[in-house]
Amino acid sequence: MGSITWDRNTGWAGEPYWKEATFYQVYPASFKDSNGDGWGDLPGLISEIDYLEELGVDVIWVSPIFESPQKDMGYDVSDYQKIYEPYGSLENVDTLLREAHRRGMKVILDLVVNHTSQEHEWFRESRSSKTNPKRDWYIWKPARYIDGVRHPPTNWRSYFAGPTWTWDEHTQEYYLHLYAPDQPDLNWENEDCRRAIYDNTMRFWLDRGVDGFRIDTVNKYSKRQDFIDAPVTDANSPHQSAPEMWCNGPRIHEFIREMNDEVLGPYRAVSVGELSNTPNPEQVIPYVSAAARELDMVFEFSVIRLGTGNILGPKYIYQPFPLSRLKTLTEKWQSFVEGTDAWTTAFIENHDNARAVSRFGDTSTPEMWVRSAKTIALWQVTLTGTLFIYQGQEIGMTNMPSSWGIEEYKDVESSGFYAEAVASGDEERVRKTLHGLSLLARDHSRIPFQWDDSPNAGFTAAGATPWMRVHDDYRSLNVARQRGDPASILSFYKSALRLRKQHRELFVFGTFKLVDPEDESIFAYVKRDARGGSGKKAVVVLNMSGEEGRLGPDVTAAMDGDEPRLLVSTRGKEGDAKIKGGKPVMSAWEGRVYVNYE
Ligand code: TEU
Repeated sequence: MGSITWDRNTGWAGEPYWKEATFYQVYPASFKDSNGDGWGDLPGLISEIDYLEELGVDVIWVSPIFESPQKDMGYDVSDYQKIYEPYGSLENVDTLLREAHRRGMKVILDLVVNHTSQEHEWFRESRSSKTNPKRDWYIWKPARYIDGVRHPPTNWRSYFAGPTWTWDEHTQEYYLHLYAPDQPDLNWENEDCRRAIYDNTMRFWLDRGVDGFRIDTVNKYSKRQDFIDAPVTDANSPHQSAPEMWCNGPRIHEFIREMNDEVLGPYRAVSVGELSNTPNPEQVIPYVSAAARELDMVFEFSVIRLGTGNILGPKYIYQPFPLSRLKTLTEKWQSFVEGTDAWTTAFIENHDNARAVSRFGDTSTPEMWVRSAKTIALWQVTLTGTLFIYQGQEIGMTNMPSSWGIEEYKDVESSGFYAEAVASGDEERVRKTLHGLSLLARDHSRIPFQWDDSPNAGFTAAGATPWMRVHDDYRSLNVARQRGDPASILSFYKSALRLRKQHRELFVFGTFKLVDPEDESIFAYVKRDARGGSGKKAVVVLNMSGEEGRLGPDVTAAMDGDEPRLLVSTRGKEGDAKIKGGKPVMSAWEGRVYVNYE
């Protein structure tokens, strides 16, 4: 190991740097506000780069900071080359890049090019007349008339509830929007439109020194062109779930390859695409196989969606799941790249999902909260692929308190689903939707970051009004409190991230084998050094329950070889029990990693 050096720019053993880099997602509105307007900003982010460096972050992903009416928190861009003023300025971006690069860190931006805001100049032109040169840059269709009544061209349901089509009075046609009516879909079939995307949104930022992109909704650019109705799966609604009409469409690989060959590749920009509704590895490999020259990585959502209902229908009707499901899904999305030239990612939080410790851990007591947040950390840092952490995950931030009412939920998706439930007149559905939102809503990860115990948690000035309410628990759950405490979640993340790199051949690049898939308390797996041929392996054992657990014979058998060495326990010294000749007992919510040679 000692001979292998890693450098943020060159990577390990000829591998690109981004494979073992730790990425950290910043949700800028909620990270750090520098000017007291209650909205996070770029100067605030810049002021905390040292915090990120100290944590061990290599690449910062900044969620959209562009000009936007903020109907979907900046995922509705009205000008790709301007910064939304409350975030700051172009000069602030230059400073962010400079400050990050000076520390050997990189910065990627969010590329939102499936749709624009309806206030984007391109859409204004497109909707101005049927003969406008940009008419075809968006997807316009005539109405259907049934018994003389006007209907949208298809029966599709949008992601935020309601139809995917909005009628435009002026030109008497419908336009397509997979998300909110404010987010019209661009027509990637139009070559001029694609060129404009490459120039106006991508080259502009790459020329400024940005290191790559997280690419929003990357598999939805190529829609099926027949525009037919989806089968009726919800008889009570006029709008039907139809992701098969727009996910992984007929020309998607052609478009992404073009984007890569013309822009990403020449700039050596790193890319990570968001790949929803693609649950089969055979469909994922073509996007991330190195030979395919499309994307470096994608986010596949099977694990992070656990507990949600069918995405386009009852997404917020909570579906309980057993640990075994989490385990087998983890294995599936870990091992699918083995023996291929493709690459995977590891992540358990982002701005579209609730907090991991509230969903997969245990927040019933402060003790269990700390233990389970560390166990989740150990799970994540031992996974193969590029690791992504979401702001606040490293201090164990939790969901909004269950006592908060629906008025604290600000997200367009939450309000869409809630309004739909209310409109149904079905009280049971309203109750279930509220329950689902309290567990799963996107809002939970969007509340202000908790820096310290001053008013507003140090996110913004004491007298300011933050755009979302600060968590009630911020006095006990914040960075300042955890920073100097060696037993804190934050300290654990720091050391675990270091361990991940020290044993990169196992954790970043290793193979993954689940042990005892049916055990509903212990999550155990073996990571092997597949390339080095050293025989080195790690047995990761996570007690994902509030009960003391015994390691089964399969787990101890997995440690065959020489005497296993305890590399780390989430409980520090207390977890220091030898497996052989010792007691193979795991305390509640404890995680351990043993290393040995077979
Ligand atoms: O999300 C796209 C997406 O398909 C979903 O994963 C998303 O989580 C949403 O909840 C669907 O129900 C991206 C962004 O991450 C999200 O924040 C945006 O709202 C969306 O695109 C539209 O731009």
